[in-house]
Amino acid sequence: MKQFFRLLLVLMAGAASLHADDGYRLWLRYEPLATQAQRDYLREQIACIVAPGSSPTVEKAVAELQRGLGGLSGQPVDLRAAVPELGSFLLLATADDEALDDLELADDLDELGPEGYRIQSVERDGQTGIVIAANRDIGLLYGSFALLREVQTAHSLSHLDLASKPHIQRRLLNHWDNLTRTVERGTAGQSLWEWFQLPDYRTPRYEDYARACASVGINGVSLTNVNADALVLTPQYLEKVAALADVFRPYGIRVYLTARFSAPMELAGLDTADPLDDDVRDWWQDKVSEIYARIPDFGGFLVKANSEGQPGPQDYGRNHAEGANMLADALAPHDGIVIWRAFVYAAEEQEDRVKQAYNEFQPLDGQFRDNVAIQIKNGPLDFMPREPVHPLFGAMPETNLALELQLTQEYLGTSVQLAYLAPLYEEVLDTDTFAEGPGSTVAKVIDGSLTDRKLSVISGVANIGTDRNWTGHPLAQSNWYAYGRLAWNPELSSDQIAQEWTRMSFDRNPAVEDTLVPMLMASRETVVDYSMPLGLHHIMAWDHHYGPGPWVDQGRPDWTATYYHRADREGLGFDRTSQGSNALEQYAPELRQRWERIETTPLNLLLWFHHVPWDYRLRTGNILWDELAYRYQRGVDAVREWEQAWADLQGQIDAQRYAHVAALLKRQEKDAVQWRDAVLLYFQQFSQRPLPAGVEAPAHDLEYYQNLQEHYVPGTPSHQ
Ligand code: GCV
Repeated sequence: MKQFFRLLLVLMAGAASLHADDGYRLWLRYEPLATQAQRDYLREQIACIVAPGSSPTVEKAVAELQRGLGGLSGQPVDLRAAVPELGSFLLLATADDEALDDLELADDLDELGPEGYRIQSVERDGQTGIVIAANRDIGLLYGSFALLREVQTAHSLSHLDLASKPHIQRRLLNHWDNLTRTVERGTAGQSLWEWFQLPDYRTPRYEDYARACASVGINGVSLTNVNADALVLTPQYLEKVAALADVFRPYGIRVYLTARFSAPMELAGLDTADPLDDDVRDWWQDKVSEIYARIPDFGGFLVKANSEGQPGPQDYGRNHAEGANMLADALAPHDGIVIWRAFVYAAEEQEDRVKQAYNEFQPLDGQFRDNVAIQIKNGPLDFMPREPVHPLFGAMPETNLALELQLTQEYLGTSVQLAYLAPLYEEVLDTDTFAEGPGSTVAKVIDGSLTDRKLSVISGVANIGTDRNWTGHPLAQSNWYAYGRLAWNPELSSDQIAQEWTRMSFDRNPAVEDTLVPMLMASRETVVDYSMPLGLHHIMAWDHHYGPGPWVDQGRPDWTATYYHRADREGLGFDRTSQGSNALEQYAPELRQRWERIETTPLNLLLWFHHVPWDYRLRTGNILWDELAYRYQRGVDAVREWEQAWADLQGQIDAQRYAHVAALLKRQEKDAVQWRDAVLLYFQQFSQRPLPAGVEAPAHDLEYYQNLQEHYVPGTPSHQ
């Protein structure tokens, strides 16, 4: 069977388009299939498109199909008013369209919900056809992208029978974009939103962004930085926001805004933003009504409150529930929601930073309104290359819990380094919290099924900017793609998604697939190896977060590296067991038991939970110090292997993307070497042990690495 698909893939390999390619088209390239026979086959399967509906969304679906099928088959595809007497057809129809009447669909459509679709091969009066059926027009658009994906990934079009609906209702990108167009932690150019030009000029890029999002099922976009600017809530800016919402609407995408908690004071001169104050409540109610008058499908507010200097309800002695509920009450009549972030911690707090969010939020379980979701980062610290799952997942059964993932690679090498993040997302989604017994995965917590919650939300912090290829690193487009696919269906595998994305982005070239998919799949673990292996965390450089900084020990303690790695003459790592900070107490007994002892803790979380002696012999047979050194070396070796593998693809990939990635891999090797040498030299001061055989000696001394300075790293707030 595998052989058969392989053969099909080879046969359907795209006509190698080796001219320069700037990556703008993302995975929606639609280059012609490789041979005339394949193009003819596609034409035979779909000779024309029939779409009885005429909404803006249906128009977008038809336009995409014409663009896609036309491109892939090399010939324009007609749009017809009715199913033709002769020739195969592609019919797009919602449940109430008469065109479905004499066709037998496998099941009725009720199961598909508002956004799902069914794609099925059918026969009518001896004619063969394909039907995309849905309850709503947006399902037809999602189904159209799914059908195109089938062709782009070289799947057969005969006997089609696919049905799909999203597991999570609200699937958002969170842009940390400032109104100045800088992007916090964004490393792919400026913000896409041209605020000064809006609402009058709308760059075509907005629509291409919306197409890409819809193609993977993303249905919400929070436009502005969570470190919020109240200006976006003024009439002048709401008019601009409305213009963007108008572009996104046909693609099923709602806009959300970040609400600065002190906005009533800043914009209306109120002397308080106390959520229980009547004037404050009235102000928000009026503001929300004003927003809905302009944007009837406005999604709601995303709020960062009482965190890293942002204002919030605690400034008035109120708690997070009181703050969130005040906004929720204003939004509820309009079907809007509040996404309230749980990323809170305080410099003055003596408690282990990773325990603080749980301590604040868990006691509030059951106190939030039904239209509030608490948005929790995947781990309890801050998007590290690896963290254990956040203990709040599973600990608030009476509350809607949303998952926040990061696409932008703040701690994984920005858009300079290759890190395909779907394996990280998958690891988080599949983690068992044991909250309601075995099988209580994070995926089930956030899709609401575990404790029957009615609102489900997932967010990804965008890695998108004005760079021509959108994401800076040409291969980082895969993270946008993968996030959307997993948000739609958290049960997909990262491997399958990598394969899909590679086929779509490199025109079904099997040589590229054979090389690139394993590279993508290994990349996140490789970054872990050469930067923060064995559960190390937060040992990056100060402020801009690029490169190593295990020596950082000045400034706010919980922003230093020494707070986290705790290296001393005895060993390395943060003791979070009952003997230490006892962060373990926040997890279910099954996880606690697993992580309480060094012997049973997975090596990839070892130093997160334990302070381990340098000469402690691990189950690999190596003592800690040697294992640490081997992992750093392994990371460097992997990057070198990719460079070689990528070089073998020269001539198989267009020159522009080939050269860009080749240069970035070279830089990644340099960076990996720097991480290895700097960190090992630094920890060697404590371990007092030689590097084991097979680990390369550093080219410089520790002082050299400590003196290296990166200036103006893109996305760094203090440089913006
Ligand atoms: C938007 C980290 C980042 C900040 C970011 C913050 C957050 O601290 O370094 O830039 O601010 O997370 O998620 O709110």
